[in-house]
Amino acid sequence: MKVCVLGGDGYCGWATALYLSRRGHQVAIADNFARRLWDHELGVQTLTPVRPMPERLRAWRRIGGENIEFMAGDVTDYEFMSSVIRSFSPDAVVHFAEQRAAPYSMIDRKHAVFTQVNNVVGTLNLLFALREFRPDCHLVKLGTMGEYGTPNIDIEEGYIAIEHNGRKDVLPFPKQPGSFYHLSKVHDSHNIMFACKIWGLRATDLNQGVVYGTMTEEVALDDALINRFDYDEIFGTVLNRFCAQAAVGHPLTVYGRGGQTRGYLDIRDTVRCVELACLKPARAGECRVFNQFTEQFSVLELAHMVQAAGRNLNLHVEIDHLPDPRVEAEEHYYNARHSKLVEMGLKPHLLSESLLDSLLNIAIRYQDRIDRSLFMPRVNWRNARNDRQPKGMPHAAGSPYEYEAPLEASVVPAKGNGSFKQGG
Ligand code: NAD
Ligand code: USQ
Repeated sequence: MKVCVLGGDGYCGWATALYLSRRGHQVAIADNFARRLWDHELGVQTLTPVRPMPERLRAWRRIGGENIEFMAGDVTDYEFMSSVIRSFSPDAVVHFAEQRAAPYSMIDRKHAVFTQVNNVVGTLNLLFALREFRPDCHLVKLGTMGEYGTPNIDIEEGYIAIEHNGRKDVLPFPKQPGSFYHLSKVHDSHNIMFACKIWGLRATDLNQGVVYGTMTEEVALDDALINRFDYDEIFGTVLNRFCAQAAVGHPLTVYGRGGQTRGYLDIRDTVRCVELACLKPARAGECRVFNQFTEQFSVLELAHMVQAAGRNLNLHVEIDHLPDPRVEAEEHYYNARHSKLVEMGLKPHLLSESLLDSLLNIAIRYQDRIDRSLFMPRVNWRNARNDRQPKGMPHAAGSPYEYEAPLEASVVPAKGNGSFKQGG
C-alpha cells in the first residue's frame, strides 16, 4: 500500500513511517520541519539527539530499509499539499502535521492563532487536494481524546445514540476541549465529517490519548534513527517528563491534586493502530472515529508508578504538587470506550515496570542534555499573555510567523515545488 505520512519528521510520524516501511508499505514523508523551529523558538530540545532528515533516511537505507521518499514543504500551502497528493498518488494519507502542544497554543494570542491556522488550514487543504486529485484515498487523521474533555458520562467512540423528546438519533459525541490546540482538533473533525458527507471522501479520525515511550523496533535498529523524547513544559508529555525528572533527581511536577485522568498508549501501539486503520479503510462517504489509547491513569497514579520504578534503579524520586497552570478538573469521572482498534487486532503494550525501567534508563543515558529549567510550567491558561521567551532571545521572535529562514534550509525546495527523492 502507498502511504503518505504528513508530519513524518515528528515524534509519532517518524516512528510510524519506519514501521510502515518495514511492514512492506511504500512510504513517503512530507514535513516542513516546523517543529524543529518551534523548539528553537522556545529554547528547548528533545532529550535524545535527533538527526536531520537526510541523515535519518540514509541510516534507514544503510540498514537495508526500503527507500522512503521525502517531500519538504508546508501543508498550509495548497500548491505544495496538492503536489504531494498528485505526485505520490497515495492509497492512504496519515496526517500528523499539526502544532500539537496544548501549552504552546495557550502562550498568547499569536500562538493560539498560529495553532488554529496551521492545523485547520492544513487539514482543509488536504481535504480539497484529496477531493480534486485522489478522492478514493483514505484519510487517517490524528485527532485527540482531549476533543471530548472530561464529561460526567461514559465517552463513546465518536458518536452517541441519543433519545430526545421521544425521537432517536446517532450524533457526534459532544466536544468540550480544554485548550486552543484541542479546539483546533475539534474544528478539524467537523471539517472532515462534512467533507466525507458532501464529497464521499473516506476518513478515519483517530482520537489518540497521551503517547509515552520513544523506542519502537525500527527506531532501535540504529542510533541515527533515534526518535524524539520531549521533556520540556510545552512539548513534553507527562510520563516522558516524569521519567526525565526522576533521572536527574527533580521532584515530579504533578499539577494540582493529580486526579486528572486521561487515556494513554505506548508509541509502539500508535504505529500499529495507524497501520490497522490503513489496512481496513473507511467506506466511501464514511467518517469513522476510533479512540486510540490502551489504558487510563490519573497523573498521580503515573507519578507513583515512576517513583516505584525509580526505586528499583536506586533513584530517590519525590513528588511535588504544583498549582495547576491549566484550567482543568483535578478530580473527575472518566470512562472512555476504546474497543474498536482491539477488535481490529491491536494487542496493546500495557504500561509495565519494564517499560518504565527502559524509559528511565534512556533518560539516564542522555541526562547531560537535560536542562532542569525547562521542567517548571510557565504557561498559565488563565493569562491571555505568557512570557515564554528564552533568556537572551529578542522579543520580536514571539511568533513562528516572524521567522523567515527555515532551519533546514539546505533540504527545503522552493515553496510548493514538489519533492526531492532520497537516493539509495
Ligand atoms: P510532533 O510535533 O512531534 O510532530 C508533528 C510534525 O508535523 C513535526 O515534524 C512538524 O514539523 C510537522 N508539521 C507541523 N505543521 C506542519 C505543516 N504546516 N506542514 C508540514 N509539516 C508540519 O507531534 P507528534 O507528537 O508526533 O504528534 C503528531 C500528531 O498526533 C499531532 O496531530 C497530534 O495532535 C497527534 N497526537 C499526539 C499525541 C502525543 O502524545 N504526542 C497524542 C494524541 C494526538
Ligand atoms: N501534567 C502534570 N504535570 C506535568 C505535565 C502534565 O500534572 O508536568 C498533567 C496535565 O495537567 C494534564 C495531563 O498531565 O492533566 C496530561 O498532560 P500532557 O501534557 O501529557 O498532555 P496534553 O497536554 O493533554 O497533550 C498531549 C499531546 C497532545 C494530545 C494529547 C492527548 O501533547 O498532542 O492531543 O496529549 S489527550 O490528553 O488525550 O488530549
